[in-house]
Amino acid sequence: MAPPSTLGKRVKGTQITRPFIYGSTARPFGPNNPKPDGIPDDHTHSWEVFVKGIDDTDIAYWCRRVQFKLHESIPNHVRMIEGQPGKPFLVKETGWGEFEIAIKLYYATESGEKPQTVYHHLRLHPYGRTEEEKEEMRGGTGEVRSWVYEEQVFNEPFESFYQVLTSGARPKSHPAAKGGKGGKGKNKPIPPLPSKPVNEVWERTAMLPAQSRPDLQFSHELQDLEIQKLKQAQDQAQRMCKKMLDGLKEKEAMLAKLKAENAAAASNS
Ligand code: SLL
Repeated sequence: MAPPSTLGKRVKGTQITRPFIYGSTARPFGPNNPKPDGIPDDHTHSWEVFVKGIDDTDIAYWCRRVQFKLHESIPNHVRMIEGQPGKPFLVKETGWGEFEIAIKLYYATESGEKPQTVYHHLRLHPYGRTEEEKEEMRGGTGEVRSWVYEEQVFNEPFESFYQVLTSGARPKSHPAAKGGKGGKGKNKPIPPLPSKPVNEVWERTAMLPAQSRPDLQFSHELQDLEIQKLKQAQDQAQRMCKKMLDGLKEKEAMLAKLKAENAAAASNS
């Protein structure tokens, strides 16, 4: 990391957020997923662990590389993956057991940020809070996904990093977004950012798609559903509180009445 003095000034009072996804996808070996030659007999699944942008947009402009620390039983268990524009940070493996993977993100040099680690439990078997949720996962292809939505917050970024973060927003389908040099249509003007959620996620933005798709559940639609669930839970908690408070008031009134009766009985005797 460059010493802070070379990084210039920070942009005060500013936060830049970048959503990303990390997690794993596992598939049991079987007719739909034949075991390749040379894989040990006791391996039951193929799996991958990854860090990537929403809708596979590029994150390599802020995340320089990712270290995945796998279980020590796996040969060469510390894997360093260097960022390539537009490509996910990905490790593919086969195995038999679940374990915790330490995922260490290294940021762009000009960010001056120290690396940060997130932990991910590799899931090979269907999981959920209820049997129903597990059963739902067992359906379909037998693929077990454990994906986490996360937001990277850059607080008061250095000026040059701020420039990197905030320049170059463009639709994924725009020729300038496809990399390469002097490609056809590269100089095509970039339209203004959409003012409300759309289904196409733009490069170099914090956008989420308007609607969920089978291959991408994280969206404004899901966010709204979560907000609704929270609101319902809050309403229910408030109703329960009110009910308890009403019950308490009733009991207090009863107590006061009994005390008064008791005092009256005592003074009469
Ligand atoms: C368990 N605590 O007992 C865990 C450990 C280890 C998984 C799981 C080895 C793969 C290989 C493998 O799958 N290890 O030999 O390459 O469930």
